[in-house]
Amino acid sequence: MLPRGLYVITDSALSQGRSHDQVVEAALRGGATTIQLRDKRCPRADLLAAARRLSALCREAGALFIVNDDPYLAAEAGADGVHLGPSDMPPFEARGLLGEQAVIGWSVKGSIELARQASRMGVDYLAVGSIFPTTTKEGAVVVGVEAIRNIRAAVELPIAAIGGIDLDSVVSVIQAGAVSACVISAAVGAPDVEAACRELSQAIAAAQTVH
Ligand code: TZP
Ligand code: MG
Repeated sequence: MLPRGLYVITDSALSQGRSHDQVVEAALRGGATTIQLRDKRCPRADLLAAARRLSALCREAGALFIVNDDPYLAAEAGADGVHLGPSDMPPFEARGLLGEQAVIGWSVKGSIELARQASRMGVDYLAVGSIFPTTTKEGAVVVGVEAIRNIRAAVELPIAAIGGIDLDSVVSVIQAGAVSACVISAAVGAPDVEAACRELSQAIAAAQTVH
């Protein structure tokens, strides 16, 4: 299974006091098909406990569960895979740790060169972005929807678009060739996570049927 449709990434700073479990349960009810646990401030023991719970929730819902940054934590939690960037463990090493069936994502920003490297390193999908301006990730460079088109033309790997995506812009990233749209604030920060995810996943599905 690979990311497709709505991909929701956790963020405790934006979740208005709701736990990762509460946010993820709501996101799954709203139609998210991939969940990523991303929490750069949480102590490891708490993160592992959260990852184990989310892994079970996603399995029950038939959704893909990905851990950010840490392949060891992904392995211990029984996650489906890990999301890495160029400063994390190299994908081929993560593959050795997690096995053939693991789903390995890699962030390439807007770089065709990194995307080509990814296909040589056994990566399963690419995260491309920040597509639009975002305040969620400090220092994120905006690459625009053209980056999706350019990378798609250069490599075969499926693309998950990320960065500043909301209900108004989600269709444009699918039309540009992304198979999945990753959101943080538009889902995790919404007053009603389930309703926001339902609208986003329906908009993606409608855009995918004409693509
Ligand atoms: N990587 C590139 S942009 C980004 C990350 C983690 C943040 C995306 O958050 P939002 O709130 O959906 O813009
Ligand atoms: Mg990382």
